[in-house]
Amino acid sequence: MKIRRIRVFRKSLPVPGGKVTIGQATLAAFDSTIVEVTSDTGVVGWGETCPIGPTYAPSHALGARAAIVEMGPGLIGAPISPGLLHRKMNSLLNGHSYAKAAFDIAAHDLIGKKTGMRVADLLGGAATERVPFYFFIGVGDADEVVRSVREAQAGGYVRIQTKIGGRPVDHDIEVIRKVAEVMKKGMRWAVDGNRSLTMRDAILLSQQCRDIPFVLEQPCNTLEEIAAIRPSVQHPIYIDENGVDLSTVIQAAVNGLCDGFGMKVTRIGGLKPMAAFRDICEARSLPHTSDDSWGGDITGAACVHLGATVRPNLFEGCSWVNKISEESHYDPNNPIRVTDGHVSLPTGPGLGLEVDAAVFGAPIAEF
Ligand code: 0XW
Ligand code: MG
Repeated sequence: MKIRRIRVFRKSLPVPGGKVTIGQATLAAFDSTIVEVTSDTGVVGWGETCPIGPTYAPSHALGARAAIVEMGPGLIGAPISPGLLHRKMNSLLNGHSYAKAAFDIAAHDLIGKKTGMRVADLLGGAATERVPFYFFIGVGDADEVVRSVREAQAGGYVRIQTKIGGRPVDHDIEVIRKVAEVMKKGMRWAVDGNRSLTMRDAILLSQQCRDIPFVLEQPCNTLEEIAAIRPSVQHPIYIDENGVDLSTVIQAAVNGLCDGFGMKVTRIGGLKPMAAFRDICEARSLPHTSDDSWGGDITGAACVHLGATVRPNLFEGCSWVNKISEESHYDPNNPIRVTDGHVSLPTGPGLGLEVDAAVFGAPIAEF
């Protein structure tokens, strides 16, 4: 199969509850880019990429669209086989994995629809039909974070992630201590700095909370800082934002820089590199998530299909939004929903979505 037509759409996704604070940025809405890829046999596949504002990572929405438009004309006639498609994309544009991910996801959806297979089965097989979703809570005061933790516990979630950073470290330590008082046994907890702590504050926070069991996720900005603080930190460290490609993942695993990863499907370039990442982690018994920065049903389905294939005792869950909004549903009949802290793996072929293109309005580009 070859690519016959590409249409590019844009969708604004408001944050449920009005706004969310991650690292140093407070955001009210996210700007998602969706690609519809049609094959020469008339089968359609969908992909999506939705950076979380312009400061969370080097990715941003206008960058995604510029990269997609740069590659679009050259992809007409390209083979819809993930390996060959990635090589073709790399011959058209250096880097910009988060934009290439949209085409990678669409190719997997399309191949699944053509063969009648679910994406999870194409990627190695589903170990579960009920994929855990972890609940993430933005930076906030102790009372509001504790309220959200109770909500997560009541909602059947098995893991939470609380955000820290962008304020005096004493404030973060106070919030962590309050959360620890209400934390239920058996619930897993990640404290995510989103790159925003100094090495000094990361060490202080970990040492002053040494009695509280949590994973410290991406506390500082660079891998070098993480390597430097590691001997002084009392908690397991997960790398998220610094895990930009397979080479970095291998480097981190070989050098023992971390105890696990938060990984984003789009950051690493889509489902094909994500499956390789999963296999590297399994070889080294490293737990990890199957996340994304933000997105709607297409992003969610991609995270869930890959997540279903992860060895269950290494899987830290999926998460791509704090709460799913109505605007993020692109399939009116079978949207991706969280029930009792889990997402049911879609049963239909490909991503298992029947996307209604009308929800996006007119395409912003077509090739
Ligand atoms: C929790 N997430 C997967 C969703 C947010 O966009 C941020 C992210 C993270 O771990 O940084
Ligand atoms: Mg993170």
